[in-house]
Amino acid sequence: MRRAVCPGSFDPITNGHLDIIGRASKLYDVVHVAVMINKSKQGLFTIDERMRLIERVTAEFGNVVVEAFHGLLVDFCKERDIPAIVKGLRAVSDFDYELQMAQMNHGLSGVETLFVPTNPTYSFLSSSLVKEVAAYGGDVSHLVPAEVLGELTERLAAR
Ligand code: COD
Repeated sequence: MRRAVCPGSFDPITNGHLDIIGRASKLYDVVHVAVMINKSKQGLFTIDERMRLIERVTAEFGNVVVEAFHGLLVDFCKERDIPAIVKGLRAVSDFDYELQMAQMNHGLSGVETLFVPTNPTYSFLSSSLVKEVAAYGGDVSHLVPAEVLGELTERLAAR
């Protein structure tokens, strides 16, 4: 069984994330979406909320498992016998840091990192920008799945 992991914060999942997960799901038998628990950074959505949203929007792929993790990504991979990390690359600015992480992860455990070029429609897209634009009333309906848009609007209105 060929397995890969798509890791991230996913606060919240965007169409850019979803595009990469969907493309990975065509290349691997099982794709683990690993949601990083970062205790030092409070997100807009809790880890459980992020996981539930990811489960809803990736259900159509049929081979995506959503899990939370803390600590090293390579340990998550080792525990599940996952040999590959799939990352989306938006721009050259992503590449510098992603290359460092890929080389560190390979050096630590031998896990490979595969880079998938972002869909140009989403090359400027990040969860942070979506939250910022939505917080000021901008339209992000073309940038996140409908399920996310509803919860994002509610969450920001309640603040
Ligand atoms: N288009 C394509 N891909 C995208 C887009 C987009 N518009 N937006 C995001 N992505 C992809 C990228 O591959 C990105 O890496 C991934 O989605 C996740 O993005 P975010 O913003 O949700 O998550 P990050 O960048 O905060 O996640 C960082 C990790 C959790 C992957 C990283 O910090 C990590 O592996 N941490 C675990 C601790 C560890 O092992 N540290 C040592 C590293 S060597």
